[in-house]
Amino acid sequence: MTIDNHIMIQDFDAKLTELQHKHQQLVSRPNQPIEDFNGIYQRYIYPVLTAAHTPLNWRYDFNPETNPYLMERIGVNAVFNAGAIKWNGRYLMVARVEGSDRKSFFAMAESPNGIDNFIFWDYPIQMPETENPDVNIYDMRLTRHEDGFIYGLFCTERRDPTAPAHDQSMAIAACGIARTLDFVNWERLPDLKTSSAQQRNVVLHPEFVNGQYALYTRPQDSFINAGTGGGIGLGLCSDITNPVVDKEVIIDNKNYHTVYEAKNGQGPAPIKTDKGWLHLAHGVRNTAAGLRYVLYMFMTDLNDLTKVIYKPAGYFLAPEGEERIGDVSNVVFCNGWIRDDDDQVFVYYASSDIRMHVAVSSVGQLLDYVMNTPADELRSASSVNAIYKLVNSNQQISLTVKQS
Ligand code: M1P
Repeated sequence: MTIDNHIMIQDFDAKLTELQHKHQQLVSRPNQPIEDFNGIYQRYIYPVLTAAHTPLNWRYDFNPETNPYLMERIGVNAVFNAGAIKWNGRYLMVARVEGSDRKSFFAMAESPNGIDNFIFWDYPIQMPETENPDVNIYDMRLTRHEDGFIYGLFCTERRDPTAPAHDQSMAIAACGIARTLDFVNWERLPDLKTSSAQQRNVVLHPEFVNGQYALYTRPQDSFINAGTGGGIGLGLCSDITNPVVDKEVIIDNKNYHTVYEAKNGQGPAPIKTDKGWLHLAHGVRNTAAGLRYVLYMFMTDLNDLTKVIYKPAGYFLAPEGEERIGDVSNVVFCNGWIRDDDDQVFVYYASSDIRMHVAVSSVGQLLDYVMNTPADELRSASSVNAIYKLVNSNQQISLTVKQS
């Protein structure tokens, strides 16, 4: 070995040690609640997963002979839109990892407490394919179904076969379905067939309905715009190994002058409570600065999944601070939440298509929020009336307190 080589290898070792140290510090950093609290949920200071959390050995060649400059060989651009589940006492996310080549894939990360110390498993998921290979896969919703399997429903995107050569962005979004018992081995089932041209944000309901699988859908005419489709639909399918939904009933539609005016989509699988099914969804409206994505909630009837029985006005969670900035700015998106044994609820949401965060609430708080927040009466005057009602009732309370 020449002296130059020796120095280079020493330098390489020092750089690698530094890189590993910084990575370890990042992934083990304790998270803390932010100071502000709205009574509904608690946000946390640090994102729970980012591109920088991905393992160094997915990105760097550690061999000084083949990578003397210790270059990053495979870039990761973002980690977002993760499904979530509690499994064997650990808090698991199945994250959408997007490479610098724009391809998304899935990777498991786990934490002992749900709010920090999320560590990726050694390898990303090798998702089996159908006879029609996926170009891009993303946004998996996990459902522990009463049939015994854990299902992952996700978007599979392929180039539109009718696209002319000059148009390299026309795409078709469809629902891919896979199931697993261990999150390592996945059985891929055929893609969902519906009467809609495209589908995204499809989610499997955890229970059978009339002996059939029930799926929340989001029919859409084209890749970006919901068009004449849109709204959160519900459809039944008798055989998940040959998944066909013949009829979709729209249970929660787009609506003029709301936060879900342009389109919406079911978030994670709903949570069952004794009052009804709690749903978290995203709503999209258009602005001069582009699309704005926020999260909203509603509740459906325990005996009739198509019946929305409560729906608070406006958004549940909207992008704040650094959450507003990213590859697709002004976006929050959620496709994973975990209801813990003590009824705490961990809401895993992504901001601006770049990073993952957690907000912690409870079934009690979410029920109170959904059942007691005034509904959207769809006009400014009604919003003012709702404030009058609250102020008047608060004045009564102040009077009572003064008199006692
Ligand atoms: O860029 C924001 C989101 O856009 C899409 O959601 P939707 O189909 O509701 O418009 C998805 O591509 C999602 O991944 C992305 O976060």
